[in-house]
This record gives sequence, C-alpha cells and structure tokens, in this order.
Amino acid sequence: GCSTPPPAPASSISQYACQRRTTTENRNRIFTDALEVLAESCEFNEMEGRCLAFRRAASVLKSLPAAVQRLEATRGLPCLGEHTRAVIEEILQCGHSFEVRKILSDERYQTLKLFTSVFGVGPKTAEKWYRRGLRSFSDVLAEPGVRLNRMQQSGFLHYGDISRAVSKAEARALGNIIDEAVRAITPDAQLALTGGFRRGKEFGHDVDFIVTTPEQGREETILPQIIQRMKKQGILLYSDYQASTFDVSKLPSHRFEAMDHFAKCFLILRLEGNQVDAGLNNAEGDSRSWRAVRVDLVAPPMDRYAFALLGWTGSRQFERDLRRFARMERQMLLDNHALYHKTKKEFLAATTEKDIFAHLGLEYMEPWQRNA
Ligand code: 8DG
Ligand code: MN
Ligand code: MN
Repeated sequence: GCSTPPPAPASSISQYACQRRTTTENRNRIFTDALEVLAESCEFNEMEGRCLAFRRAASVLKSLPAAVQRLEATRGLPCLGEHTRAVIEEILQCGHSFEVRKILSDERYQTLKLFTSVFGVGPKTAEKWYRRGLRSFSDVLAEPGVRLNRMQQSGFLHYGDISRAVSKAEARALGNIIDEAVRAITPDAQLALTGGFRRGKEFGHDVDFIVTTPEQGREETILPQIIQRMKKQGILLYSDYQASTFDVSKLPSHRFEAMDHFAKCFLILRLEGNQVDAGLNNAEGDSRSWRAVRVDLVAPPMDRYAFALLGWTGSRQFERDLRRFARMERQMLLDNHALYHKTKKEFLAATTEKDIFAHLGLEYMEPWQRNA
C-alpha cells in the first residue's frame, strides 16, 4: 500500500559550531577530508559561498559521536546540502569520491596547493605564478620576473622544516623558551598557549601564544623586547612584527577574515633538539641538531585578553560560527577585540572566556571542544 516516510529524527544538532562540542577525535575523517578538498578547490576558484557550505558540512560531520555508515544517518543533520550528500553516498558505496579524485589529480589544484604550502604565499600569489606557467618550486625560483618578498624567501629557505608538523613536545619546549624570555623582561606578564595546541591537537603547523601585562600599554613594548632577546640568543630565523593599531572606540568588525589590530608577530625560530623532551620531529635520515618552527605571538591589552584568547584559540570554523551566532541570534557583534550589543548600543566587558559565552547566552565550551 501507500507508505509514509518515517519521520525525520528531531535534530538536536545546531547549525552553529559554537553549539556543538567537537573534540579532536573525528570519526568521519573519510568524509571530512573529501569535503575539505572540495572546499579548497572552491577557494582556489573564488567560489566563497560553496567553499563555506562544504566547510560547514565537514564541521557538522566532525561533531558526530560515531561514523556515518548509511546515508539515512545524515537525515536531519544541518548544513548538509545535496552535493555533500551525493559525495557521502558515493564514498559509502565506492570508498571514494570520483569528483574528489579528479580534483586531486588536476594540475591546477596540485600546483596551487603546492605554492600555497609556502609560508607567505596565499591563493592570489599562487594563482599569479600558475598563470605565468610556473608549476614547481624550481620554476618559481628560476623565473626572473618573480620577486619574492622577505616572508616568501624565508618560506622557501625553511620549507622542509616548516612544512613538517610541530609536535606537542616541540610546542612545550617553545613554550618554555618564550616563557623564560617573558619572565626576564616583565615578571608579571601573563603567557598562555593558544591555537590548535590549546584545543588539544597532537600536531600543528605552528605554535600560537598570547601574552599580556597588568600594566596597561606595557603589552605594546613586550613583543619587540622578546624579539630582541631571541635575536641575541641566535634563535630568531625570521620575524615579522606588526605594531598595534587597536582603537578602543571601534565597533567589532562585521568581516570575519579581517585580522585583529593587536600587536603581533609571525616568527620562525630555531629549536634545539636537546630542548625537546621527546626529541625533534625531524625528517628521516636528518641528523641536524635543530629544526625551524613557525611561532605566532599576539599581545592584547589586559582588558581585551579574554576576547583575544577566544579568537586565537580557534578553530577557524568555530570562530566564524561564534560571530555568526552573535549577529544572527543575539543582535551582537563579536570579534577578537570586543562584544557589542547592537540594539542596546553598548559594549559588554569580559575578563574570562566564560564571561563571553555567558553574554552570548551560550553554554561554555572547553577549548578541546572547539575543534569544529
Ligand atoms: P594549526 O596551527 O595547528 O594548523 O591550527 P590552528 O592553530 O587552529 O591555526 P592557526 O592558523 O595557527 O590560527 C589559530 C587561530 O588564530 C585561528 O582561529 C585564527 C586566529 N587568528 C586571529 N587573527 C589572526 C591573524 O592575524 N593571523 C593568524 N595567522 N591567525 C589569526 O584571530
Ligand atoms: Mn596554530
Ligand atoms: Mn598561527
């Protein structure tokens, strides 16, 4: 006879990553890896909307407590469009997606992926080089028309080291080095690990730290002093320091991709093997006693510390959805500097991350639950 479809399970999963607890344990990697290739391919082709849709879908799958084994299991999940469902179904049936395989073997995708893996090379530069007919690093380095900036020169110089993942033990060793520098300069400064390692990741592409001082304004001079000290120690391989352009009266930015205005620096440091408890994560057959590591430092004023810590802890998808949630569900604007209530026309102060979640009416999420 005529059968009615079974009712969709009431979805208890939010469309916002900031309302889903996502640990580093991803049971759906086979799907999320495929979706992230699709997202990246869209990014290379400047299709931002589709890119975001694939990233949102991947993020929802990362939050699931179990692997998806049948397409029906995805019924009622938010952010999964027709295209994503087709990819999931194909992987369930064949073990892989033909569309993803095609992208992975595409010359343009491969070349842009290679070029953007260099520190200082974004999609725009990669595209420019590709359009010149360049396909390899040796093509780029031999091309007289290509002028590398200082960041890109260091990116090529240390490519082998900084394209290799940083381990937790290496992150800890760097934490000790930076902590020692901070102590020597300003004993009452506050230093914390942020980024992926704060979220409990085992490996990262860099190590991120946040530092502040109780004395208002002192935080603006601490980074140049840390850099100076590391230079004297002979461990500074590259440094790009950006002074603060922070303006207290500015409303939080609507644009997610806008960088924050705090004093910060992007570094490449020399890490000695004997400083790392578990040894260096060096390439096989590489007997060097040191490796180069990418390190980011940000120094917000103390009264913005909670906002900066929340912003720099990530993940990027978690941050995007926090801001989207604030705007869409609470009529508030959130960024790395502040939280602003649009209808009340007032700033909401916070000294801890918990304060910010509370202002937003969100359950608190621990850093290791923010791996969206
Ligand atoms: P990974 O390094 O292990 O790959 O992961 P991650 O630690 O999550 O990524 P990241 O690229 O180091 O970024 C960490 C967080 O920092 C991320 O949520 C974005 C945030 N961030 C800002 N401002 C800036 C900025 O100006 N530059 C960079 N590179 N990251 C920033 O909020
Ligand atoms: Mn990081
Ligand atoms: Mn970083």
